[in-house]
Amino acid sequence: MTDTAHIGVIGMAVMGQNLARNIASHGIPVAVYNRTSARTAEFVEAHGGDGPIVGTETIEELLAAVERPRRLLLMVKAGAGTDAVIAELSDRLDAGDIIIDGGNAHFADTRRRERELTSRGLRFLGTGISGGEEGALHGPSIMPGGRADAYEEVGEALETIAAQVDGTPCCTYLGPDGAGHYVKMVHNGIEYADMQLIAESYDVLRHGAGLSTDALADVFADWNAGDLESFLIEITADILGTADPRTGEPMVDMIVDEASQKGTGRWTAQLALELGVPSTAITEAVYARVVSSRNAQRHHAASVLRGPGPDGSIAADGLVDDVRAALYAAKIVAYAQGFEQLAAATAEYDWDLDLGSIATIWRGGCIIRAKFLDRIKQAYDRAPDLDNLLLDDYFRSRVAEGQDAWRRVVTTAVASGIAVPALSSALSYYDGVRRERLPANLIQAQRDYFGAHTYHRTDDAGAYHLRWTTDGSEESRD
Ligand code: NBP
Repeated sequence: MTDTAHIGVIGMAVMGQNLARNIASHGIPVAVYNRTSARTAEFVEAHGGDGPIVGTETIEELLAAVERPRRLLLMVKAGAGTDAVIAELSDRLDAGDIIIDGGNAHFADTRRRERELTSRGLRFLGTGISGGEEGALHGPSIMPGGRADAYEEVGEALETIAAQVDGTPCCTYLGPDGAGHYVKMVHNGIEYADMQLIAESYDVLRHGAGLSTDALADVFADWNAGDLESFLIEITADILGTADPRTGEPMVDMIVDEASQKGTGRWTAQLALELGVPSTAITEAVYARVVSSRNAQRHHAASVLRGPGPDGSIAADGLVDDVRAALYAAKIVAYAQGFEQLAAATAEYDWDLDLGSIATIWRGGCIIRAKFLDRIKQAYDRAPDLDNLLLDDYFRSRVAEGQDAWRRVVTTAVASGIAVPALSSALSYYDGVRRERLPANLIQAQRDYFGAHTYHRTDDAGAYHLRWTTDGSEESRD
């Protein structure tokens, strides 16, 4: 079969297989290739009859099977694996052919690859794909960035295979070079914060107030029927209601409390620091996973570092409603920070990201899909240049309503020795951004005292230095 496939998929591990099945299920002819050809053969054996799927054994066969300009979707290991495949392809492709990297690439790698491939006459689309195996098969959230003229050639297929919410595909062209992978990375960062806030809420109610996992399963199911409705709350209810098939104990109690990570949360936090954006909830969520992973150290410390006495125990009365309100308010902060980071990135890299569209394509197919994202879209429709989501009328009033409960949850957790880094840092961020005057005046005074770094006055323009330790006089340093 020559020239018959609309698109080729390279990399037949779980993501590539499921995306190829998804593409074929829409009647779009797809050619598939994997370095280890036995995997391709197994895949074609199992699914070749499901739709227009062509198995190929060599890169040459794959390139012959795909119509021009070739559209090639890479689903291989991010990093060196992706570079190796691109190097193998780029010598064999024709001008105008399109490589779509659907892996979890760092956006700086995507920028580099886009530059290199453009200089060779090829077109590159760095494309974030969220939703794991299930999303890949049934409709992921797709975040494409790179050459706009390349998107015109592949957009229809990508929008067809993406999740659809209210008739709108969870896929849209986002911007040049690394924009797609940056948006995907912040998506993953927000996912870290969302999961950490849920875990802290569970901790306060389970280990602070002593609710059973069965009772908590009902609490989360109830929350999922309201404003907190989301994939993560839904699966949390399901997880908490699941018994261990071996012992009959709650499954969650049988799972070691060490959270792993693949790095996208850490990248988001690192890049937030570089941009000077306070993405504190995401960063705390990354740190919390690091603390959890030091299991041996924690076990030792638990026996030597004392916590609060019995007065620190938590009364369950009213706490469930308080935690729901705290979780919602803190979630608003986490998303506000993530979107602030995207706004800073678009300014830094000249991407022209449309923040409302990003909220729209996260509504389905991905891990952070939630009713809540409609609210974010509406906020950007009302004010496309919104500085901070917290300043939108809806979010402002919801945080204002929830804040007393949020403060009670954080103070209760602190008093009872339950770590709530994301809930409390999100609250500190809220209190920081809403304060007209912060204690940074003292920091500036200290910097001027020890390093003559100067300060600005509240009552006059210009930069000044005070001779703190000599005659106490002030000099202008403009
Ligand atoms: P993996 O990330 O485990 O990668 C395995 C695939 O990469 C195999 O097909 C393997 O071929 C191929 N590969 C490697 Br490794 N090095 C190669 C090389 N030098 N040349 C050619 N092929 C090479 O697969 P995955 O879990 O399906 O994920 C694919 C991409 O999608 C990754 O970038 C991942 O980060 C991203 N992603 C994954 C998920 C998820 O839920 N798993 C979600 C979203 C995005 P072989 O069979 O010959 O070894």
